Amino acid sequence: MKKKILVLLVCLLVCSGRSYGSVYNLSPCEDTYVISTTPNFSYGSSSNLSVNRYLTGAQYVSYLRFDLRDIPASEAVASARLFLYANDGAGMGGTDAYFVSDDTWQETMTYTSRPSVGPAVLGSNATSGPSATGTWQYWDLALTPEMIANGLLSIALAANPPSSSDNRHRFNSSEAKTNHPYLLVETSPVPLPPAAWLLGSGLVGLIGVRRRLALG
Ligand SMILES: [Ca+2]
Repeated sequence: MKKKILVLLVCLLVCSGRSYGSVYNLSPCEDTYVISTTPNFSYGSSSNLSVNRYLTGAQYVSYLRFDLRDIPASEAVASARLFLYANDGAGMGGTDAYFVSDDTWQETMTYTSRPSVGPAVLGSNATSGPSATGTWQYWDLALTPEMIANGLLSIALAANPPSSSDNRHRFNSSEAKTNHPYLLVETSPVPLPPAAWLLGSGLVGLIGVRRRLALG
């Protein structure tokens, strides 16, 4: 009987899936950008991701999607940071990362067929201009569990509106030769439900009682 209880207790702890947090380095499964002035052209195979806003009105918006479904259900996303390698920059202003609720788009899409952006701003990066060229830039993403409930995360990058200058950024895409985009995700263990802890501690107590009885 004692042996059975011990086996049950071990199974409870192991089968509960409780684990320690981990770090995941994820590559985008899709990445592209679209341009308002060439609304029917696809840039999905480009080695760049452009995020521009010109005073003339032309707008460039980049999209990336990440698949988080390899993260075990026993782990919760504690933080997510998007990294992009800047290969050119000019003008003034920064870039905002927006949540995109539509996860069905493909990188062959165009400005005409693009999904809507936001309104939630996930994170911002104020660095721009030539000083950013040749450096890794990042955005800390404020995600909610609802945003990644289906295991997919789509993000759009758009330039902050310019004040008195154009706002232009260019990053390496997945098709670049080196320095590809990635998402660094840190997880934390999902806590055991209170009922499981109660059952576990009850079993430990029961073992203690049986030991005392056996010794007595
Ligand atoms: Ca691409």
